[in-house]
Amino acid sequence: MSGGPLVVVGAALLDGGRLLAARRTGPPALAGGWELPGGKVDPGEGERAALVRECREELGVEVELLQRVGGDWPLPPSAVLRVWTARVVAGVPAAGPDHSELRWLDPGDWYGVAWLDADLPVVRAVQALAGP
Ligand code: 9L3
Ligand code: MG
Repeated sequence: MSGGPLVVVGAALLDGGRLLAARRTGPPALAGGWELPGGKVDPGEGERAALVRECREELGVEVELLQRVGGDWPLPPSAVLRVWTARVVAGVPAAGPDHSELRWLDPGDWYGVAWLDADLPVVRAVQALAGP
């Protein structure tokens, strides 16, 4: 038995007022949209551990998680997104198979990409917490 909704975790990677945005390669309904990198929590895995793992797998970096951003952000129809601010502590983010492009958004340009519908309110909350 598994309890509760499917949990997806995402990282708002910050660097001196810049925010990392990642352009998804799939699935078709989401391809081309920009997201905070992350992914599904595996069964039995802690959420924070999952997010560190996802950043390692998707971006090739080690991250330190900083601050939780809000609560459960809806991922229709039946999942939730839980987000932390974070910083890169080792490596340089590079796009792998899940992303066609990465972009560090300068302060003042955080809305210069087409965020996924689910991620846009999260970016606003990150800005309220930690933004330029
Ligand atoms: N999702 C939405 N916004 C995000 C992330 C990391 C994920 N910032 C959605 C896209 C997928 C689902 O969650 O439908 C699972 O994500 P992934 O494991 O395909 O990255
Ligand atoms: Mg992912």
